[in-house]
Amino acid sequence: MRKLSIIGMPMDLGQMRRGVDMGPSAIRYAGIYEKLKMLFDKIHDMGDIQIGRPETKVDAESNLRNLELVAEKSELLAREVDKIIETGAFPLVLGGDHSIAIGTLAGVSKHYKNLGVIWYDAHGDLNTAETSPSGNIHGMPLAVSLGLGHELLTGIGGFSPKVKPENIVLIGIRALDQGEKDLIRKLGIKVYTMHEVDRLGMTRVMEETISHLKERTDGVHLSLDLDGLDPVDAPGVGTPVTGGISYRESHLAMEMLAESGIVTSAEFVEVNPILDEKNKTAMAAVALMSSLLGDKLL
Ligand code: 6HN
Ligand code: MN
Ligand code: MN
Ligand code: MN
Repeated sequence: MRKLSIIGMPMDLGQMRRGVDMGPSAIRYAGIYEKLKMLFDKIHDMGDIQIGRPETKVDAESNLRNLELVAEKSELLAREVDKIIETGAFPLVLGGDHSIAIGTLAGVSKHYKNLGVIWYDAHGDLNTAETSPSGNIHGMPLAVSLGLGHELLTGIGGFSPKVKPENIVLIGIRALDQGEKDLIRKLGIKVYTMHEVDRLGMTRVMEETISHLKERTDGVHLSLDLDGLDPVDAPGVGTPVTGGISYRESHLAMEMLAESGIVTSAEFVEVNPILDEKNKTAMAAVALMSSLLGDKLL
């Protein structure tokens, strides 16, 4: 029996633009339930993790924005995601800014020896407190999952690291800070920047990604930041970068992942309905999820 569990993480504490906490609602309004229900025998919307309206606070020592709150809420998400996997359902997490991936990956990773991660994003999200230009934790979740960063974050779920550098593939990258570039080189992380996407085409990028991960992993998490798409197709994001992946290319990427059968969990993040045009970005997210989870054009 094929089961899906949806969980919302309305957290905007990893950055400064308000509105991304409404991402889960916007995605639900875009018809997620109706779209996905025909693809599963059972689908359960677990609602949202309670974030409340905490006051923003910068950690004096590390300069990280909302460090303790992000850590505390991520722990809650990690526990829920862990439980979903234990029920045998596919976990689909709705963000929220990308800092939520810290919790998602903590919950997912304990179920795999060699978890693969596809990071579909304009950004690398590989900063630490030392390299971050902003102090925003949404620019750090992939580093945290590699075991790099503040121990309040790397220690979530009680173990670290959550993922090995050779099991990560980044796609759509076009805005890296210097420290992120250095880290990518140092660890030899596989990256398809927009340069490779344009040169090779999305078909080859996905063929290579899938065969690389198939060989070495026992599960694959897709972390899809809507700002990986071009702002023309996904305007409702807090940190848009021009020259991104088109909706069509993204759709193809999701279909190829569906066909491969490698993806075992997913999250869609950074949907900000306040910055959006008539919920276009949330609708794109829903269309991409449904292709990822097996909907076919014909
Ligand atoms: N995201 N690299 C920039 C920073 O502040 O660290 C931008 C991060 C954006 C993060 O979009 O998930
Ligand atoms: Mn467990
Ligand atoms: Mn991101
Ligand atoms: Mn991004």
